[in-house]
Amino acid sequence: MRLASITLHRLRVPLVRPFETSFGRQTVRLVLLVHVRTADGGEGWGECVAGEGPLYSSEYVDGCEHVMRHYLGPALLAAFEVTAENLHTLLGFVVGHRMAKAALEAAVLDAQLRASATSFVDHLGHAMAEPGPLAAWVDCGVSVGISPDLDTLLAEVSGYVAAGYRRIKLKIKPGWDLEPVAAVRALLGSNALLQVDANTAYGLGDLDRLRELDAFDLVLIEQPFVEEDIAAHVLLSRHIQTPVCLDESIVSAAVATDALDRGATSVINVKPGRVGGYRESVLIHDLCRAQGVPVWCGGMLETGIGRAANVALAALPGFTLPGDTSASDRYFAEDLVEEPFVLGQGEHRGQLRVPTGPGIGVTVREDLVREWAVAAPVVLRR
Ligand code: NPQ
Ligand code: MG
Repeated sequence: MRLASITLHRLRVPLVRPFETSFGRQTVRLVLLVHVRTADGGEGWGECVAGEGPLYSSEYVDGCEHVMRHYLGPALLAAFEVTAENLHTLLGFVVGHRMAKAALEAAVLDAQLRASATSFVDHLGHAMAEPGPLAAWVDCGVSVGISPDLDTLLAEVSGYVAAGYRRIKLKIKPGWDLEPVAAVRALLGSNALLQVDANTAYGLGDLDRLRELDAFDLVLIEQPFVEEDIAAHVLLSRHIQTPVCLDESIVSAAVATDALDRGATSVINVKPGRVGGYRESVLIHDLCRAQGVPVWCGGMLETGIGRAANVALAALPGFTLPGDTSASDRYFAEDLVEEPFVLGQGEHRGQLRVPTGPGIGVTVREDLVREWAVAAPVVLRR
């Protein structure tokens, strides 16, 4: 394909409830969308997962927009042939900026797949190293923010259990860990899947406190230490029974290989934005699957645009744990797509259906893209 234009849209989408993590409290999602048009009249959409500020990672919306405008966008617009397969080569001259690259990759891939009437899930299935079954429905978990008190937390968790979620993840930090985990384990009973995510809030002085989490039979503990400190996660993995899972640290397939070889992690959270795209995500899936290491699909408060692509990724056979691929109404009263994600019922209770239409398989509500805009669209042309 040849690209004719890349348009960046910046929107503010209100959250149904505040979402608090060890790094901050969000009440609204600032969303950066990428819309590409091809020379032959096709189009595609991608969602950038960066936050408003550099709090979860060093990337943030202004930085992503800047690098897309001045470096990544011009490189794609100047190329004679842009495909989801060669995009990482075209953008390889820029160091890092994975969330920006991933959003461009997603938009290009959506356009390419719409043009060939291929779904995201079928494309990702063909991109896998070893063939395997693709799920039509994926198991969903939900990420529960830090609450003002235990009663509020238990009420929120009860609502998600009633909705059918198959796994609960609690956000933890020093001072909000053993007590909320004990209370939620008591509420859920011993069979329910429960895990925790610290978003780097702990240090090596907390090893013994973290070991006390072993009493609650957790699926995993996600990213207790700072992202660069693989060695600290090796120490914790040797110190506790609960499986350690890396999120922020895993920025590429190469880092995933190293972290697994060193025994820092025994499960991996795959987020396409964090690793630079869907191609890299499939590589991580493949290397984990070859070693029998479970992976699951993380979430970044995506609208239906990013969510659709993530649900397709979660359909690959190595995604054996429920993801943070929650229903649209976990975060938003109204979604940006005509087909909001709704949890299934009956045998599909707690699951989302994998889209099968061309590209991401959902239709963007351009009325809402205009209505929720907080800046004029930025249009880049060749
Ligand atoms: C995680 N997600 O697994 C992230 C953290 C997270 C669903 O827990 C704006 C930008 C808001 C990035 C909130 C979940 C965010 C964000 C949470 C990332 O660690
Ligand atoms: Mg996480």
